[in-house]
Amino acid sequence: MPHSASDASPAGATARAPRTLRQLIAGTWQPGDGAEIVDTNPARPSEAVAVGQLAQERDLDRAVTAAREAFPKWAATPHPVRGRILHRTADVLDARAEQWGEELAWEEGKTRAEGVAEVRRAADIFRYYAGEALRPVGAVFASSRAGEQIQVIRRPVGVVAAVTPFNFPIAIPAWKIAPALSYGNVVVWKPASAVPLLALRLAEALVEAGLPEGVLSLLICGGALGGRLAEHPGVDAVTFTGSTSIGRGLIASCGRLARPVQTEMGGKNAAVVLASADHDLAAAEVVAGAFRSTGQKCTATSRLIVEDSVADEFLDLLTKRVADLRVGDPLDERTGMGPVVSLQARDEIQRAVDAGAARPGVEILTGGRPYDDDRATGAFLQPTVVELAGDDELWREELFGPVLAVRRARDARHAFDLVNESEFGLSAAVFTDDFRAVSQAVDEVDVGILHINSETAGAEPHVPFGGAKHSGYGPKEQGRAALEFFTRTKTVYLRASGGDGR
Ligand code: UN1
Repeated sequence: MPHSASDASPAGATARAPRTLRQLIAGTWQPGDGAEIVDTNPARPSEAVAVGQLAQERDLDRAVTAAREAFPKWAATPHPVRGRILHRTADVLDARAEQWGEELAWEEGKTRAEGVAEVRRAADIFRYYAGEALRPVGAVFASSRAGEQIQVIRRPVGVVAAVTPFNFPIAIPAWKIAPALSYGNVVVWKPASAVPLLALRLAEALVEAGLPEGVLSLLICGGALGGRLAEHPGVDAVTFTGSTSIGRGLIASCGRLARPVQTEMGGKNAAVVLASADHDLAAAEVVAGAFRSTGQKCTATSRLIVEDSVADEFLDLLTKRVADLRVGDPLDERTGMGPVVSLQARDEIQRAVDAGAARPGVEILTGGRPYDDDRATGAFLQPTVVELAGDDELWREELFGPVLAVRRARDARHAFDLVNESEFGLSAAVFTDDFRAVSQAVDEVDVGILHINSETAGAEPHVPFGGAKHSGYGPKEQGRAALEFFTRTKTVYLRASGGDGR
């Protein structure tokens, strides 16, 4: 099949013609059967990044049928051979990192540097899962009978539906698709409709690396068809990252179908700055955690808890740094923070900040106002820090944008209680050099990922990723944890005939 589904890239950053979107179904690149889609640049929403046609029900059926047909052969392909394809995918991603990272920034709104780093991260993830072919994937146990051993082997689950969010257009798909394929599954993938171009790029990389037909299908479509994909009778398991409301809907529908599902959902992640912290380090990390990717990470720092005795001093340092962030076009190398993903997201977040500012006990320390310069036409928001006197919606609800809510705590105990005061439990950060406080945090902070003296975001490919409480459901992602979701065990009692003396 042809390797490339889209137009050649422009020679320079200035020549940006919209790219052409294609679906990848049953091994062929084709337009969808549905309505036209125009993918726009959040920094300049009148500018088209890519255009194409959405997938429809018929496309979905064809993709799932092709996946079912491709599954037995792919599952029977030796793991090292599958691994080589993943390795080559990583090489393609590395080779295109600059170009595709720039497209990522253009399409999604994070800075160019973050975009390039994300494509490289996707390459690292593919390389890790290529290496799974060389690691043990089962276990051998003793049997109570002579002449017998018990093997616990792992088999792929089958056709996996992957539904991925806009905020990491290539890294999150990589950490679902790479383990799925490595362990012998086939995938039908519905990326967020805000970032179809980067989805296309990842699919191109896999095809260029030699992925056989039907092993991955890409459906660029709306949410309703994504829901039908998850419920399709030809699908065996569903992996999802995105909003809490959609994730819960999928948990319910998969529960009805008795279908394995893994969801990674919201966060309201807290950073705690204790009196003993290195303030410069803490301020730099909190700014990174709260405002990189314009705060649009499920792992972003959206709550800050500062020990009372140092709060004035620390907040002064922090708000100065935040006010110094340069907000603008993500493709401008000097930009520190780009827009949020859409005008709709911008308006919803601004409304929540405005409503909060009108409540007693809510004080905006920096930011909080709409732009009235040339950024007003883009999806830009000011990086915002809001201090709260007590509990408030801004303390509880995930805004998914550049808004940091602050409260003061009497001491470490009080601070950790405030961290745990959330329905979510994805990640947390504690800044201190007090060993007692560190061990207390390790024991008591109820999250899936805890950082000591580093920001709340970030995930290395070889360790488990996922949250506690309502942040996630089902087995964790990444590292060897991915085996739990993307394979099932088969316990084999293995005896040579004539064993056990009978
Ligand atoms: C990171 O912190 O680098 O949707 C990754 C999200 C998370 C990924 C976070 N699943 O933001």
